[in-house]
Amino acid sequence: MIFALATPVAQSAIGVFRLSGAGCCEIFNKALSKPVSSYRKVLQRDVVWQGALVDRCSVVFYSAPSSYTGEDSVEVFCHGGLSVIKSLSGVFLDLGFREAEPGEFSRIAFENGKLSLNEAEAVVDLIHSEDESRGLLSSEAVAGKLSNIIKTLGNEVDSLRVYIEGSIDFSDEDYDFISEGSVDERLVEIRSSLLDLIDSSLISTKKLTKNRILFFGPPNTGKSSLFNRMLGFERALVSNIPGTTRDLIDSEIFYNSINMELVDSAGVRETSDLIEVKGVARSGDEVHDSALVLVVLDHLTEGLAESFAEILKKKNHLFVFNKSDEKPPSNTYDCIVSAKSGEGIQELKKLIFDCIQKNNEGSKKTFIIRERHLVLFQSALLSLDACIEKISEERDIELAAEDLKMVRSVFDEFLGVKYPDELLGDIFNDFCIGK
Ligand SMILES: Nc1nc2c(ncn2[C@@H]2O[C@H](COP(=O)(O)OP(=O)(O)OP(=O)(O)O)[C@@H](O)[C@H]2O)c(=O)[nH]1
Ligand SMILES: [Mg+2]
Repeated sequence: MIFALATPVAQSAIGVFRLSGAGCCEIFNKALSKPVSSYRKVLQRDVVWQGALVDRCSVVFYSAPSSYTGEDSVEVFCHGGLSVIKSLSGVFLDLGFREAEPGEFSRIAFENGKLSLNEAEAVVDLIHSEDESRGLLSSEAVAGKLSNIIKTLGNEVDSLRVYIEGSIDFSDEDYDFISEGSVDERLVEIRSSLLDLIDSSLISTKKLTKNRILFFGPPNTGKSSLFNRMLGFERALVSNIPGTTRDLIDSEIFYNSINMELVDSAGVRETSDLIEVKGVARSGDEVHDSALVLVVLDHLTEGLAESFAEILKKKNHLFVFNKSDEKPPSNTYDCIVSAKSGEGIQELKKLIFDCIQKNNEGSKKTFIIRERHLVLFQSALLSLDACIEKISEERDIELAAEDLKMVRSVFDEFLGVKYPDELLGDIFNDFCIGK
């Protein structure tokens, strides 16, 4: 039997404990003013231990297998004071509960078939997601939509393999299993469903799950000044000496419920100063990792617009003309601002917001998946392609059946039906305690 505080260890209005393990309800009843005999009902009870009142709590009992973990479980809602949390933990230990490891509840849920492996991973992404839209994407996956698609595709793969193996086992009979089963068309359909799935998924690598906005451009154009202006405080150093910013500086802002990470970078120019070269090179990488690049120019650097357009090519970018208080621009820009006077800053924020919004909508993502899932899907695609080729050329049919076995086993690995031990460790270690 295990227990954990599911809410953060901090003073708050309420704290929630979770208990799980066979018989945990009966054991916990020993500490209640009046035993609980019904399940899935919120009941108020006093927790009394060694003759003293510990706290008046709300408790919910769950009986196996109808609980998050699939075992007997209890949720205890107590007052959020640190002393209450400490005393209750003491009661659980006295009753014979052990403190849970991070992710242990979800691991038990997975082992009891309550969650597939990718659903458990989506739980982590949901807990860690910082803005609303990404949270929704992970919850789609938590709800099992993604697993259901893969399960359906897996069943389809199995049924096609039956036809292929039939054609091997009964090759001397006058019956064309492959064409009767429309094997080739159905393989192509599976392939395109898998491609659609990849297209509608966002990879949850850390950098991409944030909307990174990079301030980019030649030295001294006011990138840091603009960055500070958008944040509303002096985060980056500003000076009239070109090359002031040497390294990346980032900071987050919320604008209309979207979380944006602003990144100030070193000015781009040819230089023999080693430290600066490094900074500049890193901002090159940053271009790649950013959702949007703001090219900041001023009246002295307007001539560089074309080279920047060349560097950024297909990258989502906006041209911003700064220092409008000194001189108006001679070309057209997406936005004209002055970091000094504040002119155009609201318009710039709105423009960035619209761009990010369009980005996120345009990509029409349905799920967040992990790098691990993408690798698995890609290897399933390779095996499918190999199989399609053999079937269409009517050769190596035995090997075509093996290809489909591969696809099936990749799907199983995705769902966690078949998994290496260390993978489980990696995944569940990412959880917080109590989940
Ligand atoms: N007049 C005017 N001066 C500005 C404006 N924005 C920045 N400056 C000045 O331009 C100089 C360079 O500003 P920074 O913000 O350090 O420029 P940077 O692009 O970050 O420069 P590096 O980090 O060296 O690449 C400073 O002297 C700022 O005061 C503006 O809107 N108007
Ligand atoms: Mg700077």
